Amino acid sequence: MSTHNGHNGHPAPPILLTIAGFDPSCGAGIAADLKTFAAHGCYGVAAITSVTVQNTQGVEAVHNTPTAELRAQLEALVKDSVIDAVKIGMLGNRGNAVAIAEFLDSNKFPQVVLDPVMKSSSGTELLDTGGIKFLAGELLKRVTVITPNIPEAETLTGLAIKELTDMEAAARKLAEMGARGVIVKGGHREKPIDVLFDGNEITHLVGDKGKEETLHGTGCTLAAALTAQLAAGRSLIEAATLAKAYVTKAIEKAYAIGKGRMPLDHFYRQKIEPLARGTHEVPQHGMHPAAEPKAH
Ligand code: PXL
Repeated sequence: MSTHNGHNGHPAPPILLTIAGFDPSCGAGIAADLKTFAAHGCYGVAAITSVTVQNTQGVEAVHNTPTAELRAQLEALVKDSVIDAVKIGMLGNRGNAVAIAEFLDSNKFPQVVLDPVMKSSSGTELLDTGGIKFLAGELLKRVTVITPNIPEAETLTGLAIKELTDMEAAARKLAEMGARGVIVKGGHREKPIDVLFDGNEITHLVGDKGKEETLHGTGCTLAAALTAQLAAGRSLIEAATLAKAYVTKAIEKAYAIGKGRMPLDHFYRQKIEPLARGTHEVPQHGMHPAAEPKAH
């Protein structure tokens, strides 16, 4: 293997690209995606569609990336790295959505997950009307799977969703509109069942009731985990099942970092006990534990 120019021969894990917005409280958007990718052993790269001003209590402002700059970010990444899968989240506006469709057309990525983010958990609009129309008419034809929640599925299909059968009808309609795979997320319902349609059959993914209204970034995290599982070569149903299991656990372990909604604990698998404050571990022989000889 080549060892020139910054190559040491170690193979890279799957490289996943997130195209999404930045949330400074890091519960949702790009930061949630990168944490999720890392928790799945993948390397994440990111192109920013929008810089939001927000904390755990809500969105104060939204500054969308000029489309030419978004295009330049995407081009810089793709001319350098082989990207195994793409996750698309907040787009901001139609211009950014169009740039992403063109980017998908000129680079045939094996897996593309589209989370059609329209509003923040606290209700701020994160995609303009032209962007929603373009997503419904064009962007969803270019993706492996689209992961709307119920309000997003209603907006995209024009159907009213009350019952499980309405979720199934919306999933089938989104497939007719051009999405290869669909997951309609039922997290907002009393019994949170996600409806998956792979173009052939409907599958129900049953979960526990997470307190959605107290959390932030559940949708981003599910779509990012799904992207990692698809990049690992799993089928849509298998990837979706594992992604849901991951999100469920990350929700269960969530902790508050501010006065508002909780981010998920993306690294619940990697917990190490911190030392009690004020204690100092004195390494034997004055050596750092990591440098100690194995022999004792
Ligand atoms: O949860 C949807 C979402 C996605 N992306 C960004 C966000 C939010 C919600 O606030 O800020 C950047």
